[in-house]
Amino acid sequence: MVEPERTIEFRVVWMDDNLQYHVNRGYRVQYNAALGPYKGGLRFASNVNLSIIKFLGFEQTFKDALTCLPIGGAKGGSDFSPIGRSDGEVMRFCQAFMTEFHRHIGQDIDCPAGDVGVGGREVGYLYGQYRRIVGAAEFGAMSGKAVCTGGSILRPEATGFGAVYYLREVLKHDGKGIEGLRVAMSGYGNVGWGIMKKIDELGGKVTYFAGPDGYIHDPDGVCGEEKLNFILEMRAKDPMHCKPYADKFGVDFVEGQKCWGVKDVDVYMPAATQNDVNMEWAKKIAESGVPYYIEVGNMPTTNDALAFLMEQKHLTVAPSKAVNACGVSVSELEMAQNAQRIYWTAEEVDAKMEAIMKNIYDASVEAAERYGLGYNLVAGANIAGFQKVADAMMAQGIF
Ligand code: 2IT
Repeated sequence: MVEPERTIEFRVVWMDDNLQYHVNRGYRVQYNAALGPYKGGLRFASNVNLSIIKFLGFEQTFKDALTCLPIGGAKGGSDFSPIGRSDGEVMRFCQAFMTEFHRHIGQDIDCPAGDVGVGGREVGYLYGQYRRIVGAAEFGAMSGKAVCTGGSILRPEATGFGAVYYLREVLKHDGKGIEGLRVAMSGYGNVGWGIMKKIDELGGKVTYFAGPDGYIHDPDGVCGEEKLNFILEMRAKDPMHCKPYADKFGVDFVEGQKCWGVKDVDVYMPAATQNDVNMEWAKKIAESGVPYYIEVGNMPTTNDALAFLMEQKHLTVAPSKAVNACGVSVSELEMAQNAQRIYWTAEEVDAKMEAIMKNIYDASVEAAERYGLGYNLVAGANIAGFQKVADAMMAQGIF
């Protein structure tokens, strides 16, 4: 199970706006298809390498199993970064990437989607090139598409909304709710933005959020259309700086720091990238006395920091592979709609999202209890995911 079924590495050659050629590297680790077609995102970022794609693919396998939907696990991407690139450059890169990549995917084989650096625009260019090459509107070969090209309504919001649905179950366990809750988070990308929107809708407040340049403290919370829309604009203009939010709304900005350790919140939600919280930050988190640490981004905690946080008696820790699983779940709902050639309504998709996240939480709690580990959401998610993959592998015979 720790050995990927297949690892693909390929050359991507493309031309920038000055007619200069660039050579990047493309990756796809098709980890495990025992439960269904390989499924998982593509990440475009300058630090992408095979090691990162491999651990993300391994995590994805158990995450996808946890959803109880028929999908296997994979991850891919490139060391190309869309940051600072023109639309034309991003399009040419995506087309060059797919010119090689198309032979490895398909609606019953492998269905990639977005991740860091791959949003609706990139998926559009990638899917467009796939469709031209195969000569068929095979919608189910990629998810995260725009609704006008076979995408699912609510896919962009799904990961963030789902994380809040999961958090709601965690709070319910302790007789609490979202109303009046204060949240500190990192990241305000697609996922972080969805969390801000849903927390606001349900009567809580995101009072701290961090970006690459430092963190914002907005005691009134990131609430209402004006602030939420401003974040979208700010991100589109320059994804590396969140300080413009402080300038615009007259709130504090602390340069070069993370907000882990602030005391006047109820929940921490790291929703950026891997290894955001190391041992140094974990100690601050433990000292703060804040009772909930809900991972959102893929593996945002280093191994030693996660073990340390799980030892803290006052702290409930929830793992990213469960908390962020709604994104890939709605990707699978997109595949299901594509296969039926229909579109579901927002209400239909949202109801399924809530049910899937409740089921993931319940299955994790049950699995940890069954193995005598008490209320342990991290071990529970690992066990429940592992069990499904293992059972399917054994049922299909060892080879
Ligand atoms: O980490 C993830 O689950 C994703 N990037 C989404 C994958 C997907 O296939 O929607």
